[in-house]
Amino acid sequence: AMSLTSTLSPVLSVVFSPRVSSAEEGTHLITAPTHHWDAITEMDEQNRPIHTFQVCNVMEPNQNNWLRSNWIQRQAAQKVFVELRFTLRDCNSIPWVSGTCKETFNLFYLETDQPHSATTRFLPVDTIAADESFTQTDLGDRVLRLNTEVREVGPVTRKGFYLAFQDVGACIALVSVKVFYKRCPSTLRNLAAFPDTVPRVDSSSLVEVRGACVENAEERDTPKLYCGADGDWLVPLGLCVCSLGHEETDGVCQACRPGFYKAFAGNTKCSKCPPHSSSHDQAGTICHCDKGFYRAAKDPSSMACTRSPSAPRNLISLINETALFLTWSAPSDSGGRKDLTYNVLCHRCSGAPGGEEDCEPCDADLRFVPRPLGITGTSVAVLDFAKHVNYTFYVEAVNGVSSLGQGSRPLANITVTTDQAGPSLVGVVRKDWASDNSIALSWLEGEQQPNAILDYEIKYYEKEQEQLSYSSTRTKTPRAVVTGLKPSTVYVFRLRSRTATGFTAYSNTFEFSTGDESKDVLCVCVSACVCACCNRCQGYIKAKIKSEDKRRGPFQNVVPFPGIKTYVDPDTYEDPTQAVHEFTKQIDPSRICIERVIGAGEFGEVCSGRLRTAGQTETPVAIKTLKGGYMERQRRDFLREASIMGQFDNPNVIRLEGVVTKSRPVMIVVEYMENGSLDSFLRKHDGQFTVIQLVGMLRGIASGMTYLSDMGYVHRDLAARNILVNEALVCKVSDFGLSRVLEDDPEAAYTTTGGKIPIRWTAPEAIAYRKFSSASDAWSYGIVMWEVMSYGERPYWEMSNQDVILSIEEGYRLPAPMGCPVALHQLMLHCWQKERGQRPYFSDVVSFLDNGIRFSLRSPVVIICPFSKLSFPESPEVMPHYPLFISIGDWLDSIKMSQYKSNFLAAGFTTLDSVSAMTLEDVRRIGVSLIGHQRRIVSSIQTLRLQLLSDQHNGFHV
Ligand code: ACK
Repeated sequence: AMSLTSTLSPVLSVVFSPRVSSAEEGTHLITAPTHHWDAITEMDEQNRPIHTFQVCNVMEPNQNNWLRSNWIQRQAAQKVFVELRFTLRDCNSIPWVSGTCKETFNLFYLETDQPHSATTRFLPVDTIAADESFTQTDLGDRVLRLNTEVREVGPVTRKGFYLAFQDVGACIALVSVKVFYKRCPSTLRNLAAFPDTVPRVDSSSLVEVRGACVENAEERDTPKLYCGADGDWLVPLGLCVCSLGHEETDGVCQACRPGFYKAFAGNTKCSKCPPHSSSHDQAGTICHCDKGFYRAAKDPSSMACTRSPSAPRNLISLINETALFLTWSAPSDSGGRKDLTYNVLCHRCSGAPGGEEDCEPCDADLRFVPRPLGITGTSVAVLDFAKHVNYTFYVEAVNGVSSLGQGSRPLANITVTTDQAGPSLVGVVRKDWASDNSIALSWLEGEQQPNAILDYEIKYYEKEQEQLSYSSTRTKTPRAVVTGLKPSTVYVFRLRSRTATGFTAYSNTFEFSTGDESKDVLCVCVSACVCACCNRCQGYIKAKIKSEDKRRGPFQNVVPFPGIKTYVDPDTYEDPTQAVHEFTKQIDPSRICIERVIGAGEFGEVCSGRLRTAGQTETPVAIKTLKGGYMERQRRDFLREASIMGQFDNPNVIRLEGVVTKSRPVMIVVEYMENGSLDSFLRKHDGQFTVIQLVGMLRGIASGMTYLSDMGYVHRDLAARNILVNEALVCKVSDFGLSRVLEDDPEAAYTTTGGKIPIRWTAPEAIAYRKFSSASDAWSYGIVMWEVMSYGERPYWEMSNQDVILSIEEGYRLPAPMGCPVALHQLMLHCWQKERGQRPYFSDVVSFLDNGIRFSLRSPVVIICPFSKLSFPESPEVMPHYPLFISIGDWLDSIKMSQYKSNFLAAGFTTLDSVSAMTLEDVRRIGVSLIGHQRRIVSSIQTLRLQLLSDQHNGFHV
């Protein structure tokens, strides 16, 4: 009941208290004059002594009785509080005292630096009156009540002070006097310790106190508290956090237990050691990797320890005369990491057969594509190797911790003897048909010395059985029917050929299944097309074959006017048959063997087959047929393409072998392109080519177009669907049948001016007023570039033709496809210049792409960068500038991805600037899960980025 404030407030002096032991009693208060204030001891109910000072001279006037404390040291106090407990008798309760009896007394103080006896110059603090004097009890007695009064004294500044009580004629019993000051007690807050602090005298200002971090903690933000006038801590700021190896428990920082660690200072708990690591001591800041496991420099401490991978598996080689391919599969143990790459090392060994082999590292001029070290895929091409040498290739799998391990690294190795270099079989094995128990295969030999091949060996096994057992068969011809197979089962095939020098390496694997295709391929062969000579079809020959036109030899040059480089429009011939006669050669249908229907053309089926040439060798060919019941006009239009094609002779333009017009069906025979049309080929192999391979295809198309434009031929329907691809990935321009411009192109749409035009591929001036030229072909070429780099994506996606025309008019251009080097997209934009005079010539495109390829091959590690170092023949100033979209919404609308607007906004991508920094990972993370949509968005982001950049740089060289 005695304390007024916090019990922690320091008591300067219990000047006087009823409970103070008698030894201390009286030393604190000195009476003056001594006989007027009496020290009286009474007993309370529990028979404990109560010490009081009393004065009660109420009968006599002019009282002036002083009671003074001893000297009280000030200590840290600035403002002192005095708590008085006393009783004061009500004058009315005492008879005969009116006039002389008082009901107050006065409190004084005096500051001094040392104790002395002077009692003068006391300063008044206050006059104290009783709040309560008597209370009536139930029995009607009047009980004297204890008063408690607290007074502030100060500010005090000297070393000590005295208190004094002046009685002027009251009846007082002073029961206790406590002298104290207030302070903010030492405390722990936010892992910082704050010392005892005395508040300011001025009650409106606070004392700022800095805390000190507790043991094993460190400052995050300077910890502070403010001490208020009443001794309360206010406004906690800043904090300390437990240091590494420690975590907070009950306001202190305790060491992490063994098996746990904490790598960073912070408010987190200790974490359990990640897999393959441990901490043996207390306060672990990191867990050490178990034996044989490692952490790469950049691995976070939270990551499991990892180890180097095991050796690559299934290393095989495949060799032709110019290239040697090594392929392998990933190791069975990646070591627990994702940063797997491969290094290919090589030794060349030459030595007398049977003798000691003499091995040394391979020559520096052996080229590895893409590179010898740090290969991310699982294959490499080796070029420029010497003949008649044993090369031993070692393939090692490495990951981020391979360099940390000790001991030898596991390698896969293979020895290749380059004597065996034989024809390439890559990518050419086809399944011709399959029944429940058989699969018919055919393939093409490489161009080189087909006669040198003695026979082929086909090795095959059930895919499910994983090479537990395999069978093999041999054939002298490049086709075979593999029999005795299980129905509806996938088989893996590999081929190799044998020449006088031995076997080639095996080809890549090919997987085909039994019983999943119609067995009537042979019937298709007969019913759809003519079947002239091949053995399989012989029984079905029905065609009425007339003899070859004797006027033209079978090997007459297909270019009718050697040396004259101008294309002649067959429509300028009054008699179109004359143009056919002029520009094509007749083929004797007996030399044609039709094997399969491969597609449908505008005029009839397109078949594949073989053309027997002079030396009884067979050339694979594609045969376009004109279906029966045609009109004369159809026949003319059909043959028109041959008259055009027959004028061309270029490796990147489809070659006309000849025509059959003297018998039925009328046929156009052209070179066979194993991989069919470019658009579907790319869609089938989405993402499987390197940039260099794609650029190689584009280079071929540009080269073919250079030839055609030099000839004065305007294609008008250049599009990936009209490019054909052969087994060596050579692209050739095809589809020249365009008198009634584009009528047979399903993409062509009628324009307002009545023509039929493939809007998405066509330059604006050609759409608007049929201004077709090599410059409009250049525009189309840009679209083909875009198709190629996006693996056959539809230009402008699902936008309507009308929207395409409008957006082009407004300056919108297709964004860079995902993964497309900036410079290639710049080239596309160059082709899509509104002003046709500013578009590049095809010859410029070829040299631009050549430079890119050359540069990449010289430093094969860099595939993308070199392009950006090239520039266009025209100065950067003429580079077009395309408007940026204004909002995320506009942008997404423009790429028809509006449905993801909320995903972008919810993830905080609210500005185009922030979007331009997004990665594919980000796009996935915000919830775009369809791969096509991811691709579309990322392509467009790349363009945004480019545009933002070129905004900054104001030019092409970004
Ligand atoms: O994409 P594809 O397989 O390639 O389907 C079409 C189909 O015929 C109708 O045009 C294919 N095709 C056309 N010409 C040739 C050719 N010279 N070699 C191989 N396939 C061809 C085309």
